Amino acid sequence: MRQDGAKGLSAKSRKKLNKMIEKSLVIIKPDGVERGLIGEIIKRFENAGLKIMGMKMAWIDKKFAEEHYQAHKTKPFFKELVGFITEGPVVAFVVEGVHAIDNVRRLVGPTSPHEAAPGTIRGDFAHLSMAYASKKGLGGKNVIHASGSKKEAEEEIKLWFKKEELHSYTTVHEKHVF
Ligand code: RTP
Ligand code: MG
Repeated sequence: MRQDGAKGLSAKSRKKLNKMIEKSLVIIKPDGVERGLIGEIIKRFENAGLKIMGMKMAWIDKKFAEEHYQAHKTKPFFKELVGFITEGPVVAFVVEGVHAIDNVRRLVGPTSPHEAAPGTIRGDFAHLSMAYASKKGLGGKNVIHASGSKKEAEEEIKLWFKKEELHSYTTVHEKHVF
């Protein structure tokens, strides 16, 4: 565990505290990359004090996309979703921080951009609804992906990154943010 403030804690309390530090997988989808939003999006996570542990640009194939979105295999939008996520390169990165999974989803906003509040990534950079995307066969272009749960985060990080591609270091934020 980090931080001088945690010095006097028992092993049990320390373990509990450590559990609150999570990792989440974020992907800037092909629409976000093609629209030149990579820097804008990364900035938001840095601003919030989340630590970027690893990052890559990749143009994934159908098989990899189907594995990443396997939970949606039976959904009516699955084929369009796979088509969308493989239509261009994506930027994937792992962030770490306090309750990172929920915090990242909070910064990203709800799935359907038309429900996403201004200030969120989907709310600021998109506006279509999933209903419209479905009717038009668009594959739900909503700029960004973020892990939805601890289990999803663990599986996704394992799929996208080798252990040696994730780096442990101390950010200046750790003094003030976590
Ligand atoms: P993501 O996994 O990409 O972070 O998105 P999410 O958790 O907010 O939403 P999820 O339910 O996991 O859906 C995965 C992605 O599928 C597309 N989608 N299309 N046409 C549709 O009705 C529809 N619904 C979902 C979106 O790209 C969504 O992000
Ligand atoms: Mg999801």
